Amino acid sequence: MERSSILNKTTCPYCGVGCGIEIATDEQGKTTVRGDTDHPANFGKLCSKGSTLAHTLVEEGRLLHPKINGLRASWDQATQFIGRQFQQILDQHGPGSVAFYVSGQLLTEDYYVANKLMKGFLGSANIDTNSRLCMSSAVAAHKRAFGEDAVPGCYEDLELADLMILTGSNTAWCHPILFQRIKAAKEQRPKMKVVVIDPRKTASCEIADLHLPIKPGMDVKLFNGLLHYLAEHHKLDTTYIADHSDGIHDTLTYARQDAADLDQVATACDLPVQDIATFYHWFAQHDRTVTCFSQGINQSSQGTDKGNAIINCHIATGRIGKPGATPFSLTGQPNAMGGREVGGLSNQLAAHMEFNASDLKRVKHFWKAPNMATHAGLKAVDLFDAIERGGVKAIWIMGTNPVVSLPDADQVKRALQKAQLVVVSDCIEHTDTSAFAQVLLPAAGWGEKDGTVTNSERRISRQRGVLTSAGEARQDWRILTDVARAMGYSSQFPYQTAGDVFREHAALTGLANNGKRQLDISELETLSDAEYDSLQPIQWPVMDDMGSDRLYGNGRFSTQNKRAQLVPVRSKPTAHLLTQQWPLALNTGRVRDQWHTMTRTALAPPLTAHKAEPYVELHPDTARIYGIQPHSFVKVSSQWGSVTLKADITDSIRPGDVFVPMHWNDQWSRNSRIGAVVNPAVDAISGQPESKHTPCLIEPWQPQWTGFLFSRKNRAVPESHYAAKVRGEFFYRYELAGTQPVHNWHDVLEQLNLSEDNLSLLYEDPHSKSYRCAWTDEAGIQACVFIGPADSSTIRDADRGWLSSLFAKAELSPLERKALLSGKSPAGVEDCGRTVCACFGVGEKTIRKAIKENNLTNAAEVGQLLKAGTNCGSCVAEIKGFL
Ligand SMILES: Nc1nc2c(c(=O)[nH]1)N[C@H]1C(S)=C(S)[C@@H](COP(=O)(O)OP(=O)(O)OC[C@H]3O[C@@H](n4cnc5c(=O)[nH]c(N)nc54)[C@H](O)[C@@H]3O)O[C@H]1N2
Ligand SMILES: Nc1nc2c(c(=O)[nH]1)N[C@H]1C(S)=C(S)[C@@H](COP(=O)(O)OP(=O)(O)OC[C@H]3O[C@@H](n4cnc5c(=O)[nH]c(N)nc54)[C@H](O)[C@@H]3O)O[C@H]1N2
Ligand code: SF4
Ligand SMILES: [Mo]
Repeated sequence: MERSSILNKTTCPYCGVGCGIEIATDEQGKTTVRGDTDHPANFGKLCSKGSTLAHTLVEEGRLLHPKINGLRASWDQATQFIGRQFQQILDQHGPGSVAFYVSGQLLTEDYYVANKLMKGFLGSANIDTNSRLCMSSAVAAHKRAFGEDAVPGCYEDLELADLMILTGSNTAWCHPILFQRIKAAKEQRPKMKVVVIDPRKTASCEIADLHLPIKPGMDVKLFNGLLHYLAEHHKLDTTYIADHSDGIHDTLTYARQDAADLDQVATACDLPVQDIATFYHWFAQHDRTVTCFSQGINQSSQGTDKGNAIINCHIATGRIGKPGATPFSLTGQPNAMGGREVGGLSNQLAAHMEFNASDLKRVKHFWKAPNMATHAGLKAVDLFDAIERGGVKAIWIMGTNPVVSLPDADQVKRALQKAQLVVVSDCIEHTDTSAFAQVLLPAAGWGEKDGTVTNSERRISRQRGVLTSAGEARQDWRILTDVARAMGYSSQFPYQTAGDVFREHAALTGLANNGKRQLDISELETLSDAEYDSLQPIQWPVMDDMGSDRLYGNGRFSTQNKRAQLVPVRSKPTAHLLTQQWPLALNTGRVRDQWHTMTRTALAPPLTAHKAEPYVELHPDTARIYGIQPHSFVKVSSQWGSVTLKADITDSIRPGDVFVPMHWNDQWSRNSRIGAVVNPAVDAISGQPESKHTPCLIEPWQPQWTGFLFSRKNRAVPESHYAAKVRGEFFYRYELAGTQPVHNWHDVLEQLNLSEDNLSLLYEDPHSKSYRCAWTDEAGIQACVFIGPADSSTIRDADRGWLSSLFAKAELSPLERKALLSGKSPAGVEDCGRTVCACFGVGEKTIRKAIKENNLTNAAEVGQLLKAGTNCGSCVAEIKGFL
């Protein structure tokens, strides 16, 4: 790839690290990506997801045209239809009857137009975002402590810290490039200490000097205990407290009442006293402390208090906005921060302004808005409740997949069934949510759209539209602008380009600001189109053409009296307690190589191999008590719903807890959408759901048959009780299990939507209840299916890797044909096992074998021999596990 111009530079659409990327397309039209060496987030590095982005730039599955009631429509028809429907519902039922549900994956420009249309023109603040499920507790904690939703630190602080605390964050998998930066800093300065606070022993523990496997939900207790300890040991910065903060007396009183006794803290958190003492001692010792927190903190019925319990310790030690010293909320989505800037949450107005009389008046005037919303709108969980109850009648969902990602996700289905109007804008045609849409709008995707995103360190970077949009897909800001115009607001929505929207947003951040709000990028309101196109990554606030790396270092905050607020907090139990009926704690979260509801990452073969099927992590003791065998099927249920998954028995999880990834859904599996099991309890202040704790039960699930299907052709996921679809480079694989008895293959095949016509190979044994067949033609193997009883070792041990490799061949050798239905490669072809290193496609068996045969003793040696772990590094923890 030639070194590309600035216009080929863009930003990764996955996590909030916000890595810079260069896109290039060669003469054959093949697109490649690589890290942008000039971008200050990643300096050229990319993780497994970022470096495989080109695999996701395919037309497969894309929504190409607008549709109304399933029929193709023109953009004009769709726009007019939506405008008319929204107006009718507004006229009949008032502003409270309409809503938008948007996403931290929209660009700031998209978000700005959506927020303006809803809050200024449709007259309601019923626009909420999936950031409600993600960042809203951190937002609320920031506002309480600093008077504004602002992250004080920058990425450099992660490298400068002497004590790095990662709490409720699996940084190694979810913010991999930041993790690599921390790891490299620790390698350079081995005295840097890392503490991981997480009920699970995650991949992030690879660099931990101390891991605290805290009892779920107990973080407030742990940090209150820390604050009390610091006070007792005279480690508070009393000058800083006196000069720059309010609330020390009550905050310390609460902390003492909640967590004065170390033994009691240890019991409540279920941690060894000595480990807590070490953690407190290290915190007391190191001025340069950074505390990174993410969903283990935010996704809690006490998420806001957890955030403040952490921030309290930083304020009370004066460790804010200084080099190597800051609390650090890691944002999840690429533009979770940008969405907050424009007011994507229903309880914010815009540009960090609030629903008070003066802000409302100002923004109304600035927007020339005829129908300003007067008060905050519904938060996500309440919004979908209101849809089901009939109060909200029209909903437009953009860039998010709530039937998968909201808690009590079957309730979301009921709500969408009930709604009078459901509009869905997405890049993908078939999602669990789009199934409920009356109007479907094709959105331009990553690489096709233009705008900006803001990462975790407040850095605004450009996403650039380098590629042509698929079909008739359009950018979200443009779709919204057209609807606004159709509703009669042409003069207030005059935008021709994303740059037009950006300039207006920038201007609004400066409105009556005068240093009151840190979010001020008004200097950028005069950017020309060319300057906007070549905008370099820059951190807000922007002052004298310069970005700002740190905030509040001078001890002056965004509150009215400019003082930080210590917030008295008390630990509380989780919203739902474990009971005899629901005795286990369900924790949910992410895996390294999948992104959310899999609409993109599941298309990239290098990413699908790491964790191919939906699974539940459980401790060996838990497995024993509930009679669960390794790799067997497990039914996980709660009072809200149930799923069927495969058991992953591991001592990296606490006995009594279970962990399920959030990703799998009806497009890639059956009966494994964990959102249906997750409880809908929310934090009372932020409205963020408690996705990390649901009382549940597990039971073995016994199928009548198990099997798998390989197919060159893409097929719908079969209707069997259990199914998981995996995309390979030349094939799709479906792991299957069903409930009907197997004496009749034909019933099973019918359920799998397969016909026995044109079979090339068949093996059938009624006695062992085994059925295997394959279809081949002059273009090689087309499909094969293996079915056997639940305990079939042929099904279990069949070499999927070898079978996959046959699809790469134009024809099968006689030997391969002969071996095919045995599921075992003929001698000489190696089974590499499950892919561990996604970057170089190195399998578990290959790594284990190399370690054994060459007596390798560390990950670097494995890397030297096999390359595994030498690119993005996120599999190194796993490789160490094998060593
Ligand atoms: N690979 C990948 N990366 C991603 C994403 C993805 O989908 N895939 N999504 C992005 C998004 S939007 C987000 S929000 C981030 C999320 O990033 P993270 O928050 O790091 O990810 P999670 O896996 O949701 O949860 C983090 C950890 O919290 C722990 N936890 C659970 N309960 C508690 C508790 O009570 N206390 C503490 N201290 N810890 C607890 C869990 O065991 C889990 O390991 O990731 C971003 N990056
Ligand atoms: N159980 C459980 N549930 C969770 C979580 C958890 O930890 N546990 N985490 C929560 C968190 S932190 C988050 S952030 C959410 C994420 O959950 P979702 O937002 O539901 O997940 P995504 O799969 O990212 O959905 C994005 C959708 O937008 C589409 N899309 C992508 N780009 C664009 C675009 O530019 N325009 C438009 N219009 N569409 C686009 C994609 O195809 C996809 O369908 O899940 C939450 N739900
Ligand atoms: S760390 Fe995040 S932003 Fe960077 S390449 Fe990976 S997914 Fe993309
Ligand atoms: Mo998120």
